[in-house]
Amino acid sequence: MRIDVLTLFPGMFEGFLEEGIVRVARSKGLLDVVTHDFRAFATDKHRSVDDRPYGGGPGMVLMCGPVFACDESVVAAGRAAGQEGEPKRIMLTPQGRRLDQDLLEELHQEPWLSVLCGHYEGFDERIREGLEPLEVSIGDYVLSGGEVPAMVLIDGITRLLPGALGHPDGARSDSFACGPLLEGPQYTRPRVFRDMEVPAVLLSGDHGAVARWRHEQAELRTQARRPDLLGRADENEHTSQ
Ligand code: 6GU
Repeated sequence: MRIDVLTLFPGMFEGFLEEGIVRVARSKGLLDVVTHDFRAFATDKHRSVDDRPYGGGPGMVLMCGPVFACDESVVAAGRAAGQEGEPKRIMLTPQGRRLDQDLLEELHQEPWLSVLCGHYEGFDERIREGLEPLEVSIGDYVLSGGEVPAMVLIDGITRLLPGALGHPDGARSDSFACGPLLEGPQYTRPRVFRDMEVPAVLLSGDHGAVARWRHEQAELRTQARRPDLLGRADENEHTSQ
């Protein structure tokens, strides 16, 4: 999968791309992430990428020129690297569709994504009209820009790419990935730590009993923390663990 990122702050992605699962996926050739600084596509001598809104008001608006030129450069670079057609375009904005596991499942099947990170008061509306991106938000709160949301999106997609996680079922057993329940408690060695013991059932060797206990714990935790998820249990019951 190829992901192009259009941003004013390509440096923010450097550490992110070089650590953890994203680094592993890139080194295995499962994922290619290319960042593009749309300030490089500014045309005036001040390298402007934003301007005051027509009609007045606070803040600045991202201009069409640098964003369209950057998008065209992304399409050309992707084609030169062997991609066909056009990327699926995503615009990160608090006004978008709320990101959830279902959307990550959809997007991880795309061969080519182009992710536009916004800033300031927003985008000139003609960027939406011209590029017709899928607008995505990561939640109901306001961040200063789309870069951290882009990293959230890329992380969530990367761990779904076949071969990216060490354990083949690793992405499937987590909260949200496998039905409506939150993941229950997990333990590792030592068996006793500061008088706190691992539940005996986990040491019993009885796989059926372990599975039943885990399911029960997942239900208890979901009931306590996210009862709203249990309302969705009917539609998902057959997929829960
Ligand atoms: Cl995608 N962008 C910004 N600026 N703030 C957000 C967001 C995106 N999602 C939630 N808050």
